[in-house]
Amino acid sequence: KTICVIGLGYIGLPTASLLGTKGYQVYGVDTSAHVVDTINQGKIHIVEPDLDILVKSAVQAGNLCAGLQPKEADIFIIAVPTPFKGDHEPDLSYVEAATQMIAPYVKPGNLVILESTSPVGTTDGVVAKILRDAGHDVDKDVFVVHCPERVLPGRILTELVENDRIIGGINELATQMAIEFYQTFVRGEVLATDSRTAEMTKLTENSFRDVNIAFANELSLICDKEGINVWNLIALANRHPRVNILNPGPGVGGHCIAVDPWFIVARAPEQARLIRTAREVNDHKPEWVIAKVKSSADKFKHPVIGCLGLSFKADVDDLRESPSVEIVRKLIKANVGEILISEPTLSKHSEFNLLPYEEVVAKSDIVLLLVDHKQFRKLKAADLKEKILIDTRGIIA
Ligand code: SAJ
Repeated sequence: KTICVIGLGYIGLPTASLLGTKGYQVYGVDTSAHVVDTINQGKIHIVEPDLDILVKSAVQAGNLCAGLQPKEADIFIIAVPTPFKGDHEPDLSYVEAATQMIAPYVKPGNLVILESTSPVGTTDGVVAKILRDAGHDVDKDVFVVHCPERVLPGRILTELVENDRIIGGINELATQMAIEFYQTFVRGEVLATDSRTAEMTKLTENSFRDVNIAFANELSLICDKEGINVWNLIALANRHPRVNILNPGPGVGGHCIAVDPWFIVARAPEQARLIRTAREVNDHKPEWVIAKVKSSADKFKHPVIGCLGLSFKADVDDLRESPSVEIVRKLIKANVGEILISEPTLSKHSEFNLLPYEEVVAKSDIVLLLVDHKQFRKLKAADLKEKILIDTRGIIA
């Protein structure tokens, strides 16, 4: 069978290359010529464990190639970004563009899968609608489903295969066709529902995590006021068999957890009060960290502030929507002191001058730990005795 994957980013490329090694003939489409060229050379443009090997073997076997325009195929998978715009309104322009792009290539008997995280109603109201308007009979012979991706960056290839999947078709026939397809490469269970429930399921998963992290972040503010170590507190509370609190941090980043809850809020602003508040609590955390740094910096004439980590979470090189980047940028702008930066997953960066973390630590008066990268876990409080330590991740003991 042939598969056309639209969008070769963190979801599309792992999916395309996995399918390419499972006996499918895969054609990947991206709007970036650089991405297309890189993949056709058997190389990758993102960092993800083992993805390089998978892409190389799929390309070398002749089962994966990339281009700027779609081709006819049996199955189309849309894996494009769904960010928000303006006042936290979902931006569906990439989904619309991708669907419009494939519409001329879709034929009767095809399966069209939306994997992008989407607001309730998108699969039917946007994807199926565009195909319908293009003359396709999506109630009879073109099958449209939502199968939200659920993989965790850093563990994508494992989770692509192991995780259970939710399939919601715009009708039952579509759901059945997609279940049969996913069962050919997913070891987890493949569960059937309708497209709206599938959309809401994905948004619910990420909102659940956001609310839990917001609870932890709120506790960190309260504990700071009370002089209690919040990580000890959470570890103790989590010994209760029915309590499972996540970790406070400098804020919530990435393009999923900090975005998706807004898709619920946008459609149900009056009902989604807790979900909105959690977003606000997490979005406020960087400001709180900045205020902490400023009050420490006031103790020095020429404070040197060493910022450890820029990525949105540990052991990934992804800086998009990273609270650490926001914090570092604002500290620089506010002229709080001399700012030194280390990001061990990157060798260089166009905006920031990156230094080895040992050098940053040695030269700093204030050490601001922003990301719990494995390199930073080697640091010991005893080595930082002369310095002020602001450990937003609670990893330095
Ligand atoms: N974070 C904390 N404390 C925690 C856990 C995370 O502050 O205890 C922060 C991280 O540092 C990061 C942000 O939250 O800034 C998000 O990181 P994450 O590891 O929780 O999640 P993502 O964005 O990498 O991936 C999530 C996953 N969703 C869930 O676990 C419910 C993943 O399975 C989804 O596929 C992905 O979103 C997505 O694409 O939607």
